[in-house]
Amino acid sequence: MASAILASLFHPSEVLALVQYKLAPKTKYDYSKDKMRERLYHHLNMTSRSFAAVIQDLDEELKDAICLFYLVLRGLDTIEDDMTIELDTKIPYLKTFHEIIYQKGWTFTKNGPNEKDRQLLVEFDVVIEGFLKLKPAYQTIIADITERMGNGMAHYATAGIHVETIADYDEYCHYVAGLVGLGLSEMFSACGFESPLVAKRKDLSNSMGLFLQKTNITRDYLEDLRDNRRFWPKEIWGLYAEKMEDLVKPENCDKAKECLSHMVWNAMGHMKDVLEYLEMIKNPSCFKFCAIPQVMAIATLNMLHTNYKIFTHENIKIRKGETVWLMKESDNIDKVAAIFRLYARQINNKSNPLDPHFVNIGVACGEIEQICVDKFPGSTAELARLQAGVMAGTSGSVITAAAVVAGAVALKSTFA
Ligand code: IN0
Repeated sequence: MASAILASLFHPSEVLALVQYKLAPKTKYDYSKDKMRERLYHHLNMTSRSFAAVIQDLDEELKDAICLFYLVLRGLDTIEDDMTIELDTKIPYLKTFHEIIYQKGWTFTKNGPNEKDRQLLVEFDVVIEGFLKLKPAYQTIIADITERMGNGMAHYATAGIHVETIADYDEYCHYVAGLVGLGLSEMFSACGFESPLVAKRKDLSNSMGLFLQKTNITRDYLEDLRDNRRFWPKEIWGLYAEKMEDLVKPENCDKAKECLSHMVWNAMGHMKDVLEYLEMIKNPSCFKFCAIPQVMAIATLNMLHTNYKIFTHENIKIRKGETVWLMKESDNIDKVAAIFRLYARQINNKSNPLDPHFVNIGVACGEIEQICVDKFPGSTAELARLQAGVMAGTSGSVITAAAVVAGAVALKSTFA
């Protein structure tokens, strides 16, 4: 907490959000009366940190179904991710995972000792038990998406198959993330919280997943390369280097930055769809659940843009304070549109006029701005409010002083 406050010292709205977060009651949910749910939410908290809180704030009708959807997919992902499992062993598990989730008592211990969510699969019988208690309609949605995703993962795990073209890149991201959007939209419509139109707009649901996944893939260049995984499409990196790993060589620094802005621009192509999707979501808890990962993605893209560090450092992240602030602010479409505008402007301001994607990125930022002005006029006042908070950090205003005092109080309680 103390280091998070220090990192956000020049961002008073973040300090305030951190302090509020710190002071909020820790035990919001009590699962002690139901041992199975206690284990399930324990696993959720172990795997996803801040996102676990967002799932737990969903309305009761959807909370367990989405928690289990998340854990089932995380189980599948933990098999796909593990490069210590031989392909001959891995592929059949990926292809049959949608049947495995109906097998009471099934567990998996073949993950390597360093696989971070290994324990989830070691205790996967609890996930299956929870899954079998869901309404059949939710079970069917989860099993269908798991089957399609498992087959897609199996295809891309096959030796010799790589992400070559931009169409492959979109297809791979569709399997691992776009399908999640389709499944969630079906759940939102099936429970009656959202209109049937939400499930019908598969294009928009897909874009929700693609925007998140492409941001992750762009950020994780170095980590994936270290593990011998390559998700950047050759159609993009091939314009800047002979081999994908050449981008890290210091002599290729300029080409690497050009390649990075190409990847950032490609991801930004989904932002219009994201806003259109979020505009459809009416239930407040579904809205926050959907909006938070998206605003975190645009904040992450802003951090990645023109940032050579992604070729030299693993695990670069937005500040904890920024995360907590975004979680607090993302509760209606005007505020989310204002956040999109704020980051689109920051991205545009950082662009280098010598970069070959300078104009493309500028146009993408301008389009976001235009859509928000036309469709979400309330975002203008929200943007002014957000900017007042952001600016206060550099102008030494009263808000800064107040936030620093608040920060000091929090620091004191940390060390007390
Ligand atoms: C997700 C998505 C997610 C949430 C809400 C709506 C969505 C619509 C379409 C597609 C995905 C949607 O969100 C999570 C967010 C997440 O896990 N974040 C990180 C970061 C953090 O610091 O908290 C985390 O570790 O918690 C997400 O990234 N994915 C996901 C998985 C399952 C479900 Cl049910 C929802 C993963 C992915 C690959 C992007 C789909």
